[in-house]
This record gives sequence, C-alpha cells and structure tokens, in this order.
Amino acid sequence: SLTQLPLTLIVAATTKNGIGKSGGLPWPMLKKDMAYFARVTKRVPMPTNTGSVQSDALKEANLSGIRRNVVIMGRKTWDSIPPKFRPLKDRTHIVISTQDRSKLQPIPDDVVVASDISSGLRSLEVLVKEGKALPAGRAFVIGGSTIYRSALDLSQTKRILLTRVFKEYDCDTFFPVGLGTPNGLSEWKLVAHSELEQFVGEAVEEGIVSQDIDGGSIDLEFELYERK
Ligand code: FOL
Repeated sequence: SLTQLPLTLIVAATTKNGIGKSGGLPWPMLKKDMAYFARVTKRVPMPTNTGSVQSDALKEANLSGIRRNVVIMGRKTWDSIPPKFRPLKDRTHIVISTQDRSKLQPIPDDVVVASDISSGLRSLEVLVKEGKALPAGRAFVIGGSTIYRSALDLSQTKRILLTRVFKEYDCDTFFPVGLGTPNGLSEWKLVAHSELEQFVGEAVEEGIVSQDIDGGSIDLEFELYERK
C-alpha cells in the first residue's frame, strides 16, 4: 500500500554535504541538475511484467498519465520553490509541517499537508480511494534537512539520488548523512552507473560533468546510493 511505498531521497550537495543557504539553494541555477531533478521526479516507471509481455492496456494507462509520482517536502522547501514553479508540474505534493494548514501561507487545496511522512502518505491513500488524487507512481523526498533526516529513519527509504556539486558554496543547511566517504561503516552503498540509469529510466552522463554558469563552470556528478 501507499504507506509502504519505497522512498527515494533526491538531493544536490557539495562535498561537505551543504544543501542550502538562507532559505534557498546555495548555488545559482544549475540547469543540468534542475532539468535532471524535474525529469526524474516526473517519470513514472512502467510496471514490469515478469516473464510475460506488457499489455497494451498497461502501456496506455501509464503513457496517458494514470499515475503520478509524489514529492514529499518540508514546509521551508515548499516556500523555497519559486511561486511560478509550484506546485511542481505533473507531481502530487505532500508538505510536512507541525503547523495546521490554516496557520500557513495559503497552499493549494490539492497539496496534502501533514505532520509527518507516514501520515501524509496515509492521507494521500484516502484521497486516492475517494478518487480525489491519482494513484502514486514513485515517491521522492525532496528535502530539506529535517525531512531528509526523518525519511532516513524509515526502513521504506531505499535509495538516495545524489548530485554531487564540486564547489564549496557557503551553506547553512546540510544533508544529514555522509555519502561517498569510502568507509565500510556507512549503511549506504554507491551503486553502478548502469543501475542509476536503469532506475531513473534514461541515459545519464557518467563521471564528472561540467555545468556552465555565468563566468565559469562547475563540476557535477550524478550518483545513486542504496541501503545495504
Ligand atoms: N535535488 C537535486 N538534484 N537538485 C536540486 O536542486 C534539488 N532541489 C530540491 C530538492 N532536491 C533537489 C529543492 N529545491 C525547484 C526549485 C527548488 C527545489 C526543487 C525544485 C523547481 O522549481 N523545479 C522545477 C524546475 C524549474 C526549472 O526547470 O527551472 C520542476 O519542475 O521540478
């Protein structure tokens, strides 16, 4: 059921795990990464039909948008998304807040507001059963640090899609787990690039890639970690 849906964290972080600064991202728009974020969080996987052929009905159901992925975020991350981009197109939103919806800045009615991830997924499950929301494809946790930490405590959190940003921007918010420091103690394992591509459903540039930004370039790397 929805409450047991595997969760994937998606994050961009510096080598010191910096993810945020003054309520926003630490860096100017990284077009390659933001486009990757948008494509990956929108793409709904086809159900795999073991040992058989995919029925045209199932293909049709997914191509025609019968399911939508879910993005789960904290209230501060909701606030950080430029109003012209939120709610994010073609995705179902769960916003986590300790405050009641009535006490927050107006949030659209089709955005689920909940006090934690599990109750948000339960609320969405009710809406789906009432025919008020589309069935879920994948679920992505999109931050910030408080919500990443909560998600990491859930056993249903299976993957982390990390974009490493190889420049030390000044940050005041950090991803709560060290990744890519090769010690055997981490419960998170970097998986092969081919597995990243298989998961996201598209070809992804491998290794360190350059992102042009005004008056220079910065290096990025797209990685997938899985729980051991
Ligand atoms: N993960 C990664 N890899 N990079 C990020 O920048 C990122 N950002 C957040 C969470 N996970 C991330 C949270 N912050 C938008 C803005 C801020 C944001 C997340 C999303 C946003 O406006 N997204 C639009 C695309 C806008 C554009 O193309 O310029 C979207 O449709 O997803």
